[in-house]
Parts: sequence; C-alpha cells; structure tokens
Amino acid sequence: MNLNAATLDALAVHLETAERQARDVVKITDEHPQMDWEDAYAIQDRIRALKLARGSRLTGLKMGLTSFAKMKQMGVEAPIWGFLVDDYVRPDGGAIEMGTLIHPKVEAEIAFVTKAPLRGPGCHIGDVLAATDFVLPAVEVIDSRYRDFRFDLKSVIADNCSSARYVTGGVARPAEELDLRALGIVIEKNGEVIATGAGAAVLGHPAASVAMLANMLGERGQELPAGTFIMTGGATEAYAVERGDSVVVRYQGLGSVSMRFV
Ligand code: 0L1
Ligand code: MG
Repeated sequence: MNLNAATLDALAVHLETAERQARDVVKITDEHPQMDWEDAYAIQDRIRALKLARGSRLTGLKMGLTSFAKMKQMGVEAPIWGFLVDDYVRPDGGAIEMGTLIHPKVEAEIAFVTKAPLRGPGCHIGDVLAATDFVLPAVEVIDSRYRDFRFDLKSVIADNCSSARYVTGGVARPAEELDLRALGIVIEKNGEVIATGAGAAVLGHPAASVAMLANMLGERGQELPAGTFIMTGGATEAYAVERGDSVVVRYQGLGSVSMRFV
C-alpha cells in the first residue's frame, strides 16, 4: 500500500460525502497518482464501514465491468467488485429520485443468490452453479461520483464501483432451469427498445462472474458466504437516464424489472 491510514480515511469520507450530497468530484488519482490496488479497495472498505456505522445493512456484492461492452464504454480492461447496502434498494416498479443522484445510468444484470459458501482460488462455473440457490433479474443504477464518469480503474474501485441504486424483481428461478448463456435481455426506455443482450455477454457465462468474485476475494483470504446476493455485471453498455424516464428490462424466462426516474 502506498497511502497512509489518514489519507485513506480522508478519501473515503471525501467520496462518501460526494455520494450523499450528489455532488461530483475529480478522480482521486489526480491528487494521489501513487495510489495502488490495495489502497483502492481499502478506501472502498472504509466507505462500507462508514455506511455500516451509520446503520446501513450489507445486502450483497456486485461485479462491475464484466462485459466487453462495458469495458469498451469505460475504456478499462478488468472486472472489479463492490458492495451493496439496503440504502441502494428500490422496489420493482418504483420511483428513483433524480435529486439524490448525479448522472445515473442503468445496467441490466443477472443476479445470483448462493446457498453454500464459495471460496477461491480455483472456483469455477461448476462450483458456482452447485452453490446457487436461485437466480433473479436485477437492474443496477450506477452513478459515478467522478465528473462526467471520467475515471481510472483504481479511482472507480475506491468509489465502490459507482454503486448507487438497484432494483430486483421478475421471477427467481433455479439456475438449472435456465440456459444462462443464451438468456436474452431487452432494455426499453420510454417504450422503445434501446438495447438487447444475452447472458453470455458477461464473461461468457454470468456464473463465471461469481467465480471470478470468489477468486478475487480468495486472494484476500475472504469467501462468499452462503446466502449472498451477487449482481454479475451489466450485459450491455450502461444507458443514461433523465427525470421523467421510465425503464423496463425484460429477461427471457425471468420476467421483467421496471422503474421510473422522478
Ligand atoms: O456496475 C458497474 O459495472 C459499474 C462499474 C464502474 C464503472 C462505471 O461507472 O461504469
Ligand atoms: Mg453494474
């Protein structure tokens, strides 16, 4: 690690305050170019601690940048992970308040809930499917705290991978009932189809994203406990939304998830 504890603390407060005030900031590596990967996750861990200390409840984990479309859109090259808390949850069909966000974008994701622990290294798709209780559709609303979504990978990890809101809905089903690679996804905004995708866009198979998460956590001596909710990453690019927009995402065999931006 290259940053000292006081700097990590200060950067966590800086980013979490920007999130709560819906105010954008410049990417933190501009001022701290020596920041390394461990520093980035240490800042994210501190943001998680700040939220839990304030009474938030951890609801799951997410993978980000797991599709080539997303990596290309953001000009970065590797998947990353973040945490989810109850403050981010909004109900299916409900309203998302634009006044609490900076420049939100929506992502269509397939989520897993585990029934057995997963621990890397060496975790693979087969392990994930054996440990999966059910899968369900999710829409993530990301909202980078960085001005104009301009960041590098370390800055975005520190910013909890742009996590802001998420909505689950549709139908929860056992993974073995579905062909998760071929599972089609249709994103509609204001009644028009704006994107289509398939499960295979996420690292070839959405379960590969969960395996990668278990392996990355394993490098830190951590595991994915049974009962963990995991969003596997957007199957397409992320799409910007504005006040007044209404979004519906349809998932083959899993129903749909919708929301309004007010
Ligand atoms: O969930 C995600 O894929 C977001 C990762 C962070 C990059 C971004 O803000 O697009
Ligand atoms: Mg996402």
